[in-house]
Amino acid sequence: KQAALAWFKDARFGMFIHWGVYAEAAGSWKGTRIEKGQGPKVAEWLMNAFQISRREYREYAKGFLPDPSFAVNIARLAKETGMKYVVITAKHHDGFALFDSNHSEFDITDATNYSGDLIRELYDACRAEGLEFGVYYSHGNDWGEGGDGNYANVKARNDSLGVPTREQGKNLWDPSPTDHADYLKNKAYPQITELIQRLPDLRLIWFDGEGLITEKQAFDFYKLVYELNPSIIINRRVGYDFGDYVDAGDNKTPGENDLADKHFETCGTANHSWGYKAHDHQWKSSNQLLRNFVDIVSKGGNYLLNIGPDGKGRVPQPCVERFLEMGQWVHTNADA
Ligand code: JFZ
Repeated sequence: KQAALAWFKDARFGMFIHWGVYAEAAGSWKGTRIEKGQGPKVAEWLMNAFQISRREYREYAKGFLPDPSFAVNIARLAKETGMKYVVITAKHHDGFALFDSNHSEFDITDATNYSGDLIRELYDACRAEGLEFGVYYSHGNDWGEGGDGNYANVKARNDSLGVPTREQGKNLWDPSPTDHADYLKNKAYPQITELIQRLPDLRLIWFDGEGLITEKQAFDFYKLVYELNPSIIINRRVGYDFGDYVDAGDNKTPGENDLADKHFETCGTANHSWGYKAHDHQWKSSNQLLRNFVDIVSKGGNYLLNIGPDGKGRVPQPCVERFLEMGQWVHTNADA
């Protein structure tokens, strides 16, 4: 763990990747932009925004067919930008796994016509470039199989304990009938296990969606990862301040000395949405992105800067241009 944390402290710059079935929809559903839906207006919340049923979303997933060149292209872009690690959404809130999972049919191999394992392919491409590899995993929220049908019970129990229950991010429009604890047992813990067992150099797991997670369940995630591979570091959002490093909130930089003695990372977007949104043109300038980078690094943290590839896995051109401009500066001024 110590060696991994030392690496992390030194890494400074990473690439975050939000990618999944929603990328194909590009931030709109049946002609309506996500701005007209409910919830956060980010493209990866598509299913939630338009209250798409689990059956219809699965039907839509069949059309997700990335170009196999995505892995090599993205690993090269990360390298050219001067990044040292890559963190991709292995499973976001929609429940879709970008890897070939034995614990859910809702994955790239069983639910689409793509024949490979996207996580494996990107892992191999990143390792070939000398980049460290991490996965984002939405453990708390799973709109496909997360057992949100039991939300009322969980909330009643939490209320009686004085523990808050976050409704945001729960599938209350078409909840799966299972129990949330069963989902953890049958899908989330097993999927984390298979990712760790299949990817021997996996360096980081970025948990998200604390929602219904109890303190014991959060600790169980931490413990599971530690027991399988203690060289994997874990972010705070695993829940209840377990985790090896903190964050300063999305797109936020901490104050001068707030996190000086801690390991921290700030994740941020280059435009507005994390997932690909065709009509999101709010690109920050390369100057602004570089200033964020220097600001975060000067306070001892890492900048995890996001890309949202489209349904084929192509990175939007304005994003590529900014990243390459940043890379020129980073390679000249900040390379260790
Ligand atoms: C979460 C996700 O819901 C979102 O889709 C994206 O993956 C993002 C990186 O993480 O959203 C959050 C979670 C926590 C905070 C902000 C956005 N936060 O604590 O500031």
